[in-house]
Order: sequence, then C-alpha cells, then structure tokens
Amino acid sequence: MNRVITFGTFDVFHVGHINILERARELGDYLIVGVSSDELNFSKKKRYPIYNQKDRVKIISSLKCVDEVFVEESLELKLEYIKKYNVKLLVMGDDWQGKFDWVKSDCDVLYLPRTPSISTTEIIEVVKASF
Ligand code: C2G
Repeated sequence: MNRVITFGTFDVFHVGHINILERARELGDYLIVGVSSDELNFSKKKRYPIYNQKDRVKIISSLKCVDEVFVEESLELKLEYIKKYNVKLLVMGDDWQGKFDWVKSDCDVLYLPRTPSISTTEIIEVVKASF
C-alpha cells in the first residue's frame, strides 16, 4: 500500500485545504493527516486557531479522501511520524517549499502548488472588515 502523509492546521476549513488533501490522496492509496495541535499553532503564529484542535480533527476525519488522522505536536517530530506511520511520501503546499527536505533520507517529499487567492488569514480579515 502506498501510504502518504501531510500536515496542517486546517483552521476555518476552506477549498484550498480540500484541494491539497484530495491531491495528496491521489498520489497514493492511504492518506494520513497530522493536524497541528492548538499549542503548536500558538508557538508558530502567536495566536490560537479559531477552531480548536478537537473540532479540526473531527472535520478532517470526516473527509472521504482521508484515511487516518492524528495530532501533530511538533514540527521537529516529522521524521518520527513518518517512521511511525510507515509512509513513502510527504506532501505539503509550496509555501513550505524546501522546509522539510531534511526527511528525504527516509521519505519522498513533494510540494504542491497552493490554491490561489484563498487562505484562513484572508478569510479572517474579510470577516473582521465586514463588522
Ligand atoms: N494550502 C493550499 N492552498 C491554500 C491554503 C493552504 O494548498 N490556499 C495548503 C498548505 O500549503 C498546507 C495545507 O493546505 O499544505 C494546510 O495549510 P495550513 O492549515 O495553513 O497549515 P499550516 O498552518 O501551514 O501547518 O507541519 C506543518 C504545519 O502543520 C503546516
């Protein structure tokens, strides 16, 4: 079985998120998703996600292109997760281009083009501006 892994916060779930998950799934036949924990998000972005980790895990778990979900506690644990889930390919959006090349000893890495013109940050800004 060709097992693929990807990671993300997937806060305020949108079409860019589903596009990358569907494309990742098509590159293999079993897709595992590491959903970033609330604390990991806070450490990266200095704010908590709008949707908490329990709800984000529930949303990602409900998608038909996703086979398995776990909580990603640290960016540095990528290699441990890759070994634990026995995956052959790591897929990320190209905003992460080159950032996870250090796992290439154990796993192929592919950066896919992001869906243009949509992001969680932009959605939050648009909603804020409309009030
Ligand atoms: N994405 C995309 N197109 C967009 C927005 C996002 O393809 N318009 C992709 C990102 O490139 C990423 C995935 O969707 O691969 C999840 O995006 P985020 O939720 O923003 O993930 P991030 O906070 O970058 O967390 O270990 C890595 C981190 O957990 C990734």
